[in-house]
Amino acid sequence: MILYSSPLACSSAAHMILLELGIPHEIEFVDIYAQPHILIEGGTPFTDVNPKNSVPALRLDSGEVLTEIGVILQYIADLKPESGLLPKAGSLARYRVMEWLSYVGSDVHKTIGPLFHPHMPAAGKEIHKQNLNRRLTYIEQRLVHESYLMGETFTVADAYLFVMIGWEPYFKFDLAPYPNLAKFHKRVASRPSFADVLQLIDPVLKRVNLPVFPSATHIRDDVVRHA
Ligand SMILES: N[C@@H](CCC(=O)N[C@@H](CS)C(=O)NCC(=O)O)C(=O)O
Repeated sequence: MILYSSPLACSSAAHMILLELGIPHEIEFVDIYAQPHILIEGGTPFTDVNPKNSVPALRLDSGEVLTEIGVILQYIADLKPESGLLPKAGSLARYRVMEWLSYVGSDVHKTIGPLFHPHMPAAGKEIHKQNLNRRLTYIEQRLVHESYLMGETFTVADAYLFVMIGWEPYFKFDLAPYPNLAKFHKRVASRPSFADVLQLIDPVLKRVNLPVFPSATHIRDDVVRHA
């Protein structure tokens, strides 16, 4: 299977899970900072792969292409159910993970982009800021007594949240008011799969001239346009 991913994007969560599970795969990196978005190797327009023009996309061995991060993460984890990264389909715990995937996707991920859009007026920014704060505070409280969103077990939803809050250095919002989220970030960052992702994306980041993830302190304006 082929994962179409962009180095700083939410698709990094799917990349991490593929590595966690040792599932054979190829990665095709997509430059989502180029207009139109293109495959870094060869320059093919990305819409040829995913007409939605967003990463991730997962090409299955059958040739079919699956999209949407919350679905792709589940598809990958279901290939190795024994890993425990995702509870069994049909169990309440599975719906709880889906609940988190949905919350991180619609309420966290999609609040970040508008908040830091260079052309967003101050009043609009303030509304998004308050929304993001409310959502991160909710997650912060969840993490007071627990290491991960589902308790003491790392799941695919944690990988997604991890990548979202890893954007903090680029978007210059402060994780200091959320000490448990900051600890959560550190905890997930210590997983070998993240070190592997960093190593694999490093040459690609240099090629598209982006700062090294996730410890950079500066930001390119165009990064925010694609969150
Ligand atoms: N609905 C999609 C959205 C994914 C998404 O927002 N991807 C961003 C990167 S994190 C992207 O590809 N942006 C490029 C663009 O929209 O032009 C999903 O959940 O997978």
